[in-house]
Amino acid sequence: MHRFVFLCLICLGTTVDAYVTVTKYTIGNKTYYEKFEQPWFRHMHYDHDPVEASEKEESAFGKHYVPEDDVFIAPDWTAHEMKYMSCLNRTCVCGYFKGNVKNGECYLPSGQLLKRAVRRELRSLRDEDRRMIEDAWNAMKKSGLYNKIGRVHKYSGVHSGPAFTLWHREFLKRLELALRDHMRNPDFGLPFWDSTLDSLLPEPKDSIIFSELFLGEVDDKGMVKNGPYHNWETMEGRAQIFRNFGEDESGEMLNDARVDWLINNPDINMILGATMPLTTCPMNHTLDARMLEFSHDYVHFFVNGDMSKSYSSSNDVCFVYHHGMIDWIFENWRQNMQSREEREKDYPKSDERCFPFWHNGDNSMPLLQPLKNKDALSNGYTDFMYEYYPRSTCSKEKPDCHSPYLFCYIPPNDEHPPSCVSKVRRNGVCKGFEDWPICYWGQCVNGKCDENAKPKKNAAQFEKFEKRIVPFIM
Ligand SMILES: *[C@@H]1O[C@H](CO)[C@@H](O)[C@H](O)[C@H]1NC(C)=O
Ligand SMILES: *[C@@H]1O[C@H](CO)[C@@H](O)[C@H](O)[C@H]1NC(C)=O
Ligand SMILES: *[C@@H]1O[C@H](CO)[C@@H](O)[C@H](O)[C@H]1NC(C)=O
Ligand SMILES: [Cu+2]
Repeated sequence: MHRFVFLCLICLGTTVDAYVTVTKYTIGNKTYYEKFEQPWFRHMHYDHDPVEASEKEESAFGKHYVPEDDVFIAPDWTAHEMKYMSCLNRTCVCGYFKGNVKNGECYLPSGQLLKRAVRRELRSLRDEDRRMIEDAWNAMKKSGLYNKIGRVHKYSGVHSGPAFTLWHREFLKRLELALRDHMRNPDFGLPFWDSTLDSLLPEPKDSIIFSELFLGEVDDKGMVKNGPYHNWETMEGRAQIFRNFGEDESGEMLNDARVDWLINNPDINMILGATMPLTTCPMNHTLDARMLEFSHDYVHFFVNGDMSKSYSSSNDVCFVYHHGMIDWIFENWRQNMQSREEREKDYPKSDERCFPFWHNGDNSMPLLQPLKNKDALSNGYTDFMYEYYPRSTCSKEKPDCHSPYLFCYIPPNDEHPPSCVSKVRRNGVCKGFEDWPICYWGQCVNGKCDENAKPKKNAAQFEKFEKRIVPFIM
């Protein structure tokens, strides 16, 4: 018997947003097709398997992989950083910004009040604000601070279990403090990349996010050749960031269906549960492919190159932006599904048969001491340190995504609610969206964004919405 699986995105009259998996069976001389339609994935991801106890040492369960020829540079924090980086409120962190505490508030040397940093999606920042943030990253890259903090992830990033989301939450919070310290206006926090905005595109790699305006384009070897992070030398000494789209076919963006499934999920294990438990683990959850960490993995695999390995992913600023979105999902799940008390208390049970001790709630976070894993459940993160700006949404009545880089897509036949979708870069594939303002430059002609094509006559109706971006209001 012959069996193979292929994916059909646009077939037999289905639209781009129906994810249909077609399995072809050849039995004797006859062929049978089994069709399975689901909203979760573009590529079928089957449930994952626990790790054989005998493979414990070789798996990510037992070891943090770094290449053998790696030249170790200690990712130590300075005494100054040690003093402030673990802070979970603004009076504690005030000294890092050389501010003064008065009446329980932190005043910066400029006289400005230190507030919570606002994290916005990259495409909903005004250009001038995004440039200020890019300049701060580049200053940090030049001084070595970006790579130094990147090494903290390279040598100790925690994955595959309950501490994954929490370790990365604390890591991002520290990186954000450093970023804010490099900006004129520290009200801005880490931007994030909401890849659900790219999930409906026929070719997500052609999104405006991978243009010179945002994360940059790659040359034919996958080296980032333009944009704000061009010529970013990696921690390993390569001259450019490497992205290898298409290398791993299990790679894909997040999408609304899975994000909604996660943030409304009553099972804490889907958010914090072990993704690589040992076979000896008395499992209380299935290794559902939609789990937060797996969902996060597929985006790493999609971008690939530096993003494909935990030791190299922090080379690409895309890693930081993607993890911002993962933290957004985590926070939204906390807000939707937990009381304030539960947020600071609930944590999967420590069990040596399941995951290594460094995932236990009371274990200290590698290279993020003195915090313990459970400390990152604190409400302090979003009470005092940062908040998320609301996501771009749109409706039939208000088909406006408040960004020149997004458009409001209203699916025919009301298949799903209208949603904001990213525009596509020049020469990018726009097939299936010919009637929408999908091309940032030019028009969608013969399935491609043609920079020189003249606007079609129906384009005028979008003009009034798409040219404007909401100013930064605090
Ligand atoms: C399958 O097809 C071949 C070639 O057409 C034929 O010789 C054979 O008898 C067929 N077998 C069956 C089970 O129909
Ligand atoms: C702020 O954090 C410091 C250090 O963790 C702590 O001692 C202090 O009580 C906190 N202040 C508030 C208002 O939570
Ligand atoms: C599953 O539940 C049992 C009983 O409460 C517990 O002993 C075990 O540690 C749990 N396993 C996981 C992975 O949480
Ligand atoms: Cu990581």
